[in-house]
Amino acid sequence: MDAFIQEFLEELNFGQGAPLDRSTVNHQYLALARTVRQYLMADWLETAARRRARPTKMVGYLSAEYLLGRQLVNATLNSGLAEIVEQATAALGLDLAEIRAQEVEPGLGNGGLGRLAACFIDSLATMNVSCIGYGIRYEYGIFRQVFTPDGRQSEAPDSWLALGAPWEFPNPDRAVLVEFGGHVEGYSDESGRRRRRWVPSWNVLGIPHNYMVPGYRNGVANTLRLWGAEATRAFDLDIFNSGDYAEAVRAQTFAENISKVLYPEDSTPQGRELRLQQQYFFVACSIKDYVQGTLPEGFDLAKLPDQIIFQLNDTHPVIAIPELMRLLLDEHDMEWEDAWAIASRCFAYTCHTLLPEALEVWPTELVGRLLPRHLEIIYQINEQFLAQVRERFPGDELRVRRMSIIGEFPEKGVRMAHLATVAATKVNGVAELHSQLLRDKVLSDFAAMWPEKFTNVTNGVTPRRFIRMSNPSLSNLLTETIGDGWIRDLDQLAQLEPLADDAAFRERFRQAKRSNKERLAHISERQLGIQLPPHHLVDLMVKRLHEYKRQLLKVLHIVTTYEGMISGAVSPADVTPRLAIFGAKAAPGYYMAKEIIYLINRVAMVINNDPRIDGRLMVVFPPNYNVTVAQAIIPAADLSEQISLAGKEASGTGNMKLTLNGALTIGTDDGANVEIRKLVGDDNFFLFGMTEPEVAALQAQGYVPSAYYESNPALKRAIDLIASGHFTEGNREAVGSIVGDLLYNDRFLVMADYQSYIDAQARVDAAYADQDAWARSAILNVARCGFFSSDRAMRDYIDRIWGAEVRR
Ligand code: NBG
Repeated sequence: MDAFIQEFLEELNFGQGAPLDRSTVNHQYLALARTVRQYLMADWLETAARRRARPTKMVGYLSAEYLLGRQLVNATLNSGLAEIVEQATAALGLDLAEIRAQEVEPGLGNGGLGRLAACFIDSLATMNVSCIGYGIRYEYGIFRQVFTPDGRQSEAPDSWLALGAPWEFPNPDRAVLVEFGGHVEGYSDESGRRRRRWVPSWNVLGIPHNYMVPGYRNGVANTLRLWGAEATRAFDLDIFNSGDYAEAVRAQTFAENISKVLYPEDSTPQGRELRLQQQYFFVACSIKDYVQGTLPEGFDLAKLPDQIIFQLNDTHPVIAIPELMRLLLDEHDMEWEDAWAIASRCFAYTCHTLLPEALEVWPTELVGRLLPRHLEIIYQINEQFLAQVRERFPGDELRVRRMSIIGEFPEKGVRMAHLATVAATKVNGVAELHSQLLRDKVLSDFAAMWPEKFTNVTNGVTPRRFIRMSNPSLSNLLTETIGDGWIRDLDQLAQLEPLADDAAFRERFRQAKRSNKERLAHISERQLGIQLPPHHLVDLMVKRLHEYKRQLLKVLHIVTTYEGMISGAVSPADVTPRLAIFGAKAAPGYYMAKEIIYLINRVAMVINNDPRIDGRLMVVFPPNYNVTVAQAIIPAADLSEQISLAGKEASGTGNMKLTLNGALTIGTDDGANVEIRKLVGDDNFFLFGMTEPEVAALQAQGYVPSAYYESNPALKRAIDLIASGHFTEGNREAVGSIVGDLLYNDRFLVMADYQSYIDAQARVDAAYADQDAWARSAILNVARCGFFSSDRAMRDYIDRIWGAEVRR
């Protein structure tokens, strides 16, 4: 410990230039982070050296998003320094909690897809699998959400780098040049062969910023490499000298926009263009980095598929396919067949959605303007692919049109999911149901052609961050009871099964939940000034705000309960005390999602201040839901809301985090809920709602949402109360679009599932009344869900997609 204190003080004094008694919390945080990272550095260097000495096949995880969460605690835990750090800071009289809270998490993702990528790289490091994560170093991550006094979402920039970035290692001397625009020309090479040549018109530099990805106490640290864009020419000195400063730096500003913000609003054509630039920028950097920077000199590229598999995280990195082809054809002089034989074995594709509008289609006009050579290559891939389709299904031109990589409607565009499916060795969905729907519906033509390409890997979450780090009271109980093997082998949770029938264990389990609620109450009071009731059922709905996820259904349940109490139909004393907590950001351009946020906030304001309900119901919506907030709230939850319309949620991963933290699920038969229910059993899960085939049948027959309003008095009263302006100071217009949509559109069948949901909530209330039985169910949920570790997901990727060579 003395050595650690010494090192910390050196970082503080000589690194930050601050004596202890004059140092700010930020100085302390930066110094502590740098001290801890020194300890990981040896692992990082050794891991790299070991892999160079004995190379195996590597995973290149290509993802436009990584939602990493805070690094300091993760680093101390994985390096085994946690205790020393506690003792050292205490000895110096420093407030460790305050120092930790100083860290701004890198919010380089929107939601589940980005968080999944972070869980996966954690697992691969812990399993000592050779992996490099590639992505974008956005200068501004997902916006910081604030609520106006009125209850509306407003967005502030997330300047996560402003106070220093102690975890990153920029490497400007390994910058990569990325080119855009221009045209393509034909020429004959020395041997007289006709060739194509791209003559780009502008370029940027990609600067790698490396992050360590430490495994859990195993001496391994993998790398996450995020690319930042920089102008190739800083500014024009002549123009600068003539006095036009803005014009002098214009090129620089333009180039650097590429990595400026995560997913800029893409409803404007400029926004969309920037997004495609981002996608190409980071995959071009990554592939060059690997092929020209990582492979040994003189490497025979025909063997590339034995050395690397690039996993495409959704369609965002799919432009990597024509980029690798271009590299092989134009820069390595290969013939088409040879290049394709390589490129068609280097990629695998994961699809994360079922919403058709979420499958990217890039207008050919845009691709041609930005990446003309790539568009040519895409056309050629398509030509050869469609020839294969015609051979296989002669005379079926409709099928050819459906399957084409180029879509014609509403405008001519490149269907990135089709391109990915054609080139990938494997295509996977992220839960059983989702993979089945991919095969049977979204990509059914492709599954008919290549059934063996399609597979499933159900998502998982890392137990290190989501149990060990964020739920110390449960972690300690687990470790005291079954040892600490569960941290690396979550199947060991099964040993808890018999303890569900042990009254003493149940009491300790409940105590852990109580202390998590107290911790949450403490944080809420300190950070939001909101006092939480200590013993209410904590009913949690945290996820991106989207209509298909149906936050509105949850609102209708809350309003129904409230309406029952204020109308006198139900006595508050008969209502299970509940604390409903929401966490959700709405995409800045998504109107309806923002209206729903507004409604939730209004409902909270009114209910929380209505004396008639005697505090039995409280609604809290902390702003800016992110990984840090998730880690604080999830351990305190009793009930997990997973209420998407069946057939719409690809998997969900919050559902897994909540189950593993001892919450019971109320959910539809959707995504990974299906598998959770199978594992925990019907008695320990509150199922409701239509199944996917029932949804399809109802929609086919013609869905009339207002009919439910007419025939269900409780639903009518809830909607009328909202429509009356009760929650909006009498303003009916403010809720008009939500009410109108529910009655006359209701794309995600909220109205149709309402009664079934209310009934299931009544079963929740009844079950919660028996606290001991509830604890038993919660323990069984934990005991039976070891399957949802991201370590298991990684084993499945290895077995079904990447091949065992990545393992050591
Ligand atoms: C999300 C799905 C979730 C799924 C995660 C991770 C996106 C675009 N998709 O259901 O909505 O769990 O991906 O696979 O974030």
